[in-house]
Amino acid sequence: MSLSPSAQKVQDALTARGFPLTVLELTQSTRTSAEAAEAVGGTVAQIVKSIIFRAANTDRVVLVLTSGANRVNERAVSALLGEPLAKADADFVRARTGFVIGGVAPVGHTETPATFIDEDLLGHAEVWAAAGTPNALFKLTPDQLVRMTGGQVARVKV
Ligand code: 5CA
Repeated sequence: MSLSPSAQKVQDALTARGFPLTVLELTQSTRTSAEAAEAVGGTVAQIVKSIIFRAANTDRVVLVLTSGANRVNERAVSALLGEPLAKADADFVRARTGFVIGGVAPVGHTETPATFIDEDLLGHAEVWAAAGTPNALFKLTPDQLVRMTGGQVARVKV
C-alpha cells in the first residue's frame, strides 16, 4: 500500500535517519490520542502527542512530545526554553511544521524545532507517534524517540 505524501515524508525521514520503523496509514482516524490508542490496541498513555508552540521572543517553533495521558505545563516548557510561549494556531502549525494538526510527527518537519520530551513516555516499552496525517502512526521505543529528535527529556506535564 502506498502512503499519502505527508506520511511518506515521515517514512523517508525515519529511513534517512537510519531507523528501521514502518509508518502505518489506517482507514480509521488517529486524530486524537484516544482514537490513536483504540486504533493500535494500546493505552492513551502510550500515544505521543506532538504539541506545537511558538517561542514568543525568537519566533522559533517549539515541539513538546507528551504522553497522551498528560497535559503540557506551558510554564515548565517556557522555563526550559528560556522565553515565553505563544499559542500556535492551525495556520502556524501547517506553515512551520509542514503538517496538519492531528498529524504532526516527531520528525520530518520543515524546520528543526526546539524539542522537549515528556519523561513519562520513557516508562513505556513502546509508544506510538503520529506520522504526518490524522490517519498515520508509527511504533517506536522511547529511546528511539529521544535519539531521532535530539529532544530534551524533562518534566513537562501539569
Ligand atoms: N494523531 C494524534 C495522536 S498521535 C495527534 O496528533 N494528537 S496530538 O495531540 O498530537 O494533536 C492534536 C493537538 O493539536 C491537540 O492536543 C492540541 O494541542 C492541538 N490543537 C488542536 N486544535 C488546535 C488548534 N485549533 N490550534 C492549535 N492547536 C490545536
